[in-house]
Amino acid sequence: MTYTLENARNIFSGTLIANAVVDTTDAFNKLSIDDQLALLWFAYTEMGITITPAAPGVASMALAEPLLNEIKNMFPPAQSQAMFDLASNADTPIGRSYSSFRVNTKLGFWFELGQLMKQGLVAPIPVGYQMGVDAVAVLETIKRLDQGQQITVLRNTVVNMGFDRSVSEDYAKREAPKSTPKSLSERVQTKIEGVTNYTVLSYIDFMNAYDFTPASNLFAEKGALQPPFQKPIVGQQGILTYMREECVGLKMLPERGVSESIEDGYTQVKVTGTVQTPWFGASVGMNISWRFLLDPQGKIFFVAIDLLASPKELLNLTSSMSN
Ligand code: ECH
Repeated sequence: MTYTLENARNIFSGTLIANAVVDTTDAFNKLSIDDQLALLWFAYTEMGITITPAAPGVASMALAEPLLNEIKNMFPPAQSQAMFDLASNADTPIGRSYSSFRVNTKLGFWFELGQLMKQGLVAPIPVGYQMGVDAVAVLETIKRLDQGQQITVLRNTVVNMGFDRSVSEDYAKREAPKSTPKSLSERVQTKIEGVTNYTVLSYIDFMNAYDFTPASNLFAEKGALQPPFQKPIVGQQGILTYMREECVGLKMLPERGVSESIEDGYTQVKVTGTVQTPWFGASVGMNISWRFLLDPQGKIFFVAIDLLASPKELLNLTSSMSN
């Protein structure tokens, strides 16, 4: 069997992923823009999840500052219009700047706008605003999701705003921000029940130390990394840029796994556990799995990271659907 990106994506195909995130994001996108903004406001302020104040530190906010100041200096109706334009993907100068931001900068930008709204410096959602029935239903659905799924829906909405959404997809073509790896004394060696594979353990240890050069070197030259609900990022260079942009501050806590030798010297490894984002710290653990396909040289040919449907899935380590 020759492994390709396409068939690699099917390893451990019995993994149940959090489809509720996709369904809820689709339902959200069908709402009117006013309802979308109001829903995000209610979700963000009423769901009881709070952003760690230190988090915008991971966001390289220097790029967002001029835009935030511009909005702060507008009259309230223009502020509301600017937010409306961002949410409706309008072609405006603000929409274009926003599109050029990295994911964490987009999140930091809205975090700051939310603070300014709370302080009364940016136009709030009008008091007594009544959402339509569909929006009320989407909000109720979001409230019932687990917290890892809730913050993934919020993140999706923010990523989808601005004029040109394709800008952020080209990891291989842009320069990676510098990141500082942890010192050797700060590092801890991960143990995973059932897994002794050196590549997999090294991957987790390098990622937790934000040491992305050796982490990306664990991949085969044309290896691929597939983040939750996204297309795979192919090639070491793109993977390195992606890691430097999006993985600083992540804490990976793998728990258990299985490792199986398959055809032609390849090995497939599935690991389950949780990951914490710097935005919410230890208060939100996202239930995830890593599905690795390692080539005969022990390099990562493919790894998919999936957000799991439920905590029960943390125990599902079977390699196919029928089990
Ligand atoms: C307000 C009203 C107006 C409109 C808007 C508002 C503000 C909203 C705000 C939202 C903030 C949301 C945030 C969400 C953050 C979510 C983070 C997530 C992270 C998941 C990471 C994972 C990592 C997995 C990975 C692993 C690997 O091994 C490889 C890499 C990688 C209210 C003003 C919009 C402020 C901050 C979901 C799963 C494990 C794939 C990364």
